[in-house]
Amino acid sequence: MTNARVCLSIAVVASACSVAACGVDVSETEPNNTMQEAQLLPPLDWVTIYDVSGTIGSGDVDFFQFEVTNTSLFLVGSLEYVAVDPLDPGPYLGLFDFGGTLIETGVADVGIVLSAIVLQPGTFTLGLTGLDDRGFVGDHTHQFTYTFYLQAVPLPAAGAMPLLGVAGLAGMSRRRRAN
Ligand SMILES: [Ca+2]
Repeated sequence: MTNARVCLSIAVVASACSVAACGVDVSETEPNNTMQEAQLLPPLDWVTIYDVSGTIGSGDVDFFQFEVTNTSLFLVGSLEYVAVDPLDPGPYLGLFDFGGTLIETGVADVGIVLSAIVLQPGTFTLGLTGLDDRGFVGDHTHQFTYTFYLQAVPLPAAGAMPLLGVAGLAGMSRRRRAN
């Protein structure tokens, strides 16, 4: 199922790029070390792709916050890094819902590294830290530069939905309880 999900996601990305201008460069800006001081990105619609680049030092965590404006498939891809120590395992990525709950994670790879179905527009936060820091609190000694892209695309046809993760549903259930 994992392979099917990745292949489908890549197809969706290619389709989105063919109909719109892609690739707005975003450079990480400190301080962005906690969810509360996350770097704010422009809203994510179905058009723009953000190409994010930054640097992680020992104990550092980078958070990016953005609004997903439509019911979407949210994707992060091409998470690549250059480490000070060649043996450094590199970055650990997490997507948090508006309530701060971790709903999906990813590690460095050339394809789609994180995906989530967003059933209701809202605010999300993406955290990036060293692989040892599973709590996104800076408990690591990794040092590297990184790049990745993030985008939101229309949901695939209903028949393809079971192939995808449903992490976004976690955000939905919390929102309903809050209302
Ligand atoms: Ca930081």
